[in-house]
Amino acid sequence: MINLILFGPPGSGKGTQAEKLREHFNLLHISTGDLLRNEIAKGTTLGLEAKKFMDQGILVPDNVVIGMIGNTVDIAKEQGRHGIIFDGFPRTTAQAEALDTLLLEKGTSVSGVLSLAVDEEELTQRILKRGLTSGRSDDNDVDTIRKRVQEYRTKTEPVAGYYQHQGILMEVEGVGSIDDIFQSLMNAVNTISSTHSDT
Ligand code: B4P
Repeated sequence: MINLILFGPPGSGKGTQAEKLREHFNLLHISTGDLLRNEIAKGTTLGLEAKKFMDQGILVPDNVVIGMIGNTVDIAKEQGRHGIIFDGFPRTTAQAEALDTLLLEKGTSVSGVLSLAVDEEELTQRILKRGLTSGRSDDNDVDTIRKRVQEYRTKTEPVAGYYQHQGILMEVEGVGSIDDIFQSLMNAVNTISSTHSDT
């Protein structure tokens, strides 16, 4: 399997690029943001709990998010995928450790972490633009967007160090056309798959 993590601040294009990588490499796309929004839409207890955090731009507690990804390897295998692309997960070191444990139990591992670099001004503009049509309550308010970026800087950015230590972090320029960024990501994935993929 080739298991990739798309890493980067809110609005850096993780969802956009994950969808393209999913299609090109036949991967299972796991977006914890989408999974949470799906729970909210269905009005489940988990969704109602998660909404309180998401509306404030705060990360949802680790145990909630980790609980949602337990069966991803089995689903990927059942669907005949070549691996998994994790989008917006892990966002804390505890989540990264839980993912390593989960993948190890299933006889696989993280192949590579693709980190999208985008400056703060560009992030805010992209999210506000999406907020005009997305209907997402966390996309409309500048203070909530700032909070999301702050959460990223304090809780998520350190996760890059966790993967750098493992030698599997690759930084990719995240400003430019969607197609050019996709090409850079594909080059990174091809490098990764020639060195790190397992069965
Ligand atoms: P997410 O759903 O992951 O939202 P995101 O970080 O805003 O999205 P992304 O980076 O994917 O941006 P996109 O491609 O859409 O998280 C939302 C919330 O859920 C979090 O704040 C948190 O509360 C909770 N959550 C999710 N996962 C969690 C976890 N693991 N632990 C705890 N809490 C969790 O791109 C943004 C916009 O830019 C789009 O409109 C896109 O069209 C545009 N864009 C993309 N690429 C572009 C480019 N190259 N140029 C110009 N615009 C571009």
